[in-house]
Amino acid sequence: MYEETFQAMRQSILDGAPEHAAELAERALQLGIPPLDSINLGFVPGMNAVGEQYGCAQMFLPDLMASSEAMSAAMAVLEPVLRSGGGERPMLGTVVLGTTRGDIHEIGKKLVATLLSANGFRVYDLGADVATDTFVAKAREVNADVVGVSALLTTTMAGQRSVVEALTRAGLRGRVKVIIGGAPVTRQWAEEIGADGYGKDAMSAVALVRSLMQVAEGV
Ligand code: B1M
Repeated sequence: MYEETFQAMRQSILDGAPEHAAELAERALQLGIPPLDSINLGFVPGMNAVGEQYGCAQMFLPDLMASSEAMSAAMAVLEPVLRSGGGERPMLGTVVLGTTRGDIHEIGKKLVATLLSANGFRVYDLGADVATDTFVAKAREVNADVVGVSALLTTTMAGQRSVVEALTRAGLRGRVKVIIGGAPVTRQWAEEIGADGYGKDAMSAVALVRSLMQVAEGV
């Protein structure tokens, strides 16, 4: 029904046009399109197309940066609306999130943070390029139930293993679950490094955290 709008959203990301992306996000809210649909059916497919074109040298780094600015501009409009879904609900648990050391990708991880907040979790988002020790220190400080580590580069996935190992060394692994995610991450990798689970996308990350924390259905 809103295919034209979603198509324009995809194109605004490919064009690297932040103002247009933000306008489209605003317009979609006015039309009553759920923010998650705008993200998943409009802007994220645009970002994926950018990634493919960059991967086969049809786009270059400045284009990639312009596109990610457009994505951030759209998210700045949609995120507050998504987050307000969290409203008055009691907190279901505490999650510490970040992107691993050496990796500055954080659009997807921010989306995971936003949806976890909207679903009733207290989220401490450490940002990107986060040192292993910082994950451990924050988990201890806030008594985290779950630590989530994102990685978008094959070279930085090793940082996810480091976080699992460091939490074990710190004696926290008994009570802190670890989830991982990011485009190159697989279930097999999660098993190999001893993480408790892997989220393919932001919605499945929420479902995973709920199931690890044994949150009853309907809560
Ligand atoms: Co980069 N980049 N990038 N980049 N970039 C990729 C990842 C790449 C696949 C592009 C390509 O070559 N086709 C490639 C990685 C190759 C590889 O290692 N496999 C790549 C490269 C090479 C690089 C640089 C090295 C380029 C260079 O400098 N030559 C450089 C790295 C710098 C660094 O980190 N040290 C770089 C830089 C950048 C920008 C800064 C320009 C920008 C990031 C801006 C920012 O985040 N603030 C950028 C972008 C935008 C991308 C692509 C195009 C899009 C990433 C994105 O935001 N996707 C990306 C190609 C691609 O992935 N298609 C690419 C949208 C987002 C919603 O999806 O992040 O996958 P995603 O998150 C999803 C799921 O993965 C999951 O849920 C999210 C929502 O559904 N998820 C989790 C994510 N984290 C999770 C955590 C969880 C659970 C689920 O639990 C904890």
